[in-house]
Amino acid sequence: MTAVHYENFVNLKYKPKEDDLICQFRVTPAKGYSFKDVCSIVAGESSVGTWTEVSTMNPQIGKLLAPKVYFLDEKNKRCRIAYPIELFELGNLPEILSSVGGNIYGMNSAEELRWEDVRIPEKMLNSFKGPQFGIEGIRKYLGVHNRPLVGTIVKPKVGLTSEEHAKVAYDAWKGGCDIVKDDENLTSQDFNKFEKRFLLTMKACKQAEKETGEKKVYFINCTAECDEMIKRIKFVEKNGGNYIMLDILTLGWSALQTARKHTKLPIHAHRAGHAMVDRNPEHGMTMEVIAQFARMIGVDSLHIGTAYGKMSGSKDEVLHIEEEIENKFTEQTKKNLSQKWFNVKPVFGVASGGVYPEIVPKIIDFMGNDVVLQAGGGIHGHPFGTESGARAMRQAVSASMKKIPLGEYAKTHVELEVALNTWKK
Ligand code: CAP
Ligand code: MG
Repeated sequence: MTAVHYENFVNLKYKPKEDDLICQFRVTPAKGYSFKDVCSIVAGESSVGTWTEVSTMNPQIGKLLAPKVYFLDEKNKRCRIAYPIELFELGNLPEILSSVGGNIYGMNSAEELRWEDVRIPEKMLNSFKGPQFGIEGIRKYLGVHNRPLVGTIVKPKVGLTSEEHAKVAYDAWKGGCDIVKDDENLTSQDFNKFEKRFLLTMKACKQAEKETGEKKVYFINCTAECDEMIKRIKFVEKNGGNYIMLDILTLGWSALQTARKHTKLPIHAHRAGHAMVDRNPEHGMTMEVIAQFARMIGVDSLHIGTAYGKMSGSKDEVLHIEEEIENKFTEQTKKNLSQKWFNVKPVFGVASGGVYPEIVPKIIDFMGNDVVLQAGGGIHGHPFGTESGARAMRQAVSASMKKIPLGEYAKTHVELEVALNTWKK
């Protein structure tokens, strides 16, 4: 019998192969366990091992499928594990996560465990679809090439009738928004049914396009049980929709893969619920890992935070997520693994949550031009109403593009001036 149990997975001489899936964890051992042993246990339980040697194990399994802990940094509680690709069913993210993001989180031997980063091999990337449109495709559809996109979330989150919703959307588009989106908790409630909302809001979209001469998109929230989600996506496609929105984490990875397989439209990914798994810095998984999987499956835009708004998330974190979803390549550092994206298209990072005109230049400054600036309260809270709120956001973007201080630009742009005074504090 080959000894393939918890203690045998550390091999510091191992050089990872191109095809290996590499995962980086921060490991906090429970009392009575050594760091090295717990790293080995993590590798074992997430692959072929269990708590004891088993008589059913054969040498081939150990040879072909056992992962290797090839890097240990006890001071920073960090380890890197290389998993042979044969361990996984390609194209099946739930299976991959049942291995690497599964039992290991509940083991007595690890007090806390944080999946920090992942390097996905080309073969695995190729078994998923990746974004259909990506940044370039979305820019091409909208005809907007050299400024950030401006979007809004219809507010209040829920409670408006379909007619009221469509009117708010129209005002936002008219004022200059490129994008109007539903909120994460609006789907098809009795006060605002999906089909009716979609038809009325698309009519408003066409009207606003005609009047402004600009292309506009509507992210309609198709989040629902899988069959119903597909029904809604098909309804949107059949009736002239141009974008769908999904709450990718509450929906689940499997449903996201299904949606990607069945739709011809770009997918906007809302990340509601991410903080349940990524907020504790010592446990769970990072938003970077979530974002990499979302790109691999194939969303076209994804919420990544703002660093300045109402949601948690540091500048470093937001920038690293942005790199993971927008770049072709990310470098290996002491803290992170490298990632080559080969032909997988870049995803638009969306800055949302407490965005308003005054913070626009700061966000553009650190996130660059390839960003969607999305403001809900920061548009509908404008004292002159939604249309003026949207105008103020576009003015803030124009000022930033021209490198004119907002206060200066506001002297000749009343909507911006009022917005700046309103949210001074
Ligand atoms: C923004 C938003 C988004 C948040 C979520 C909201 O509205 O629609 O859900 O952006 O956070 O309801 O809060 P406001 P994140 O503009 O009114 O804040 O983008 O970090 O996932
Ligand atoms: Mg929201």
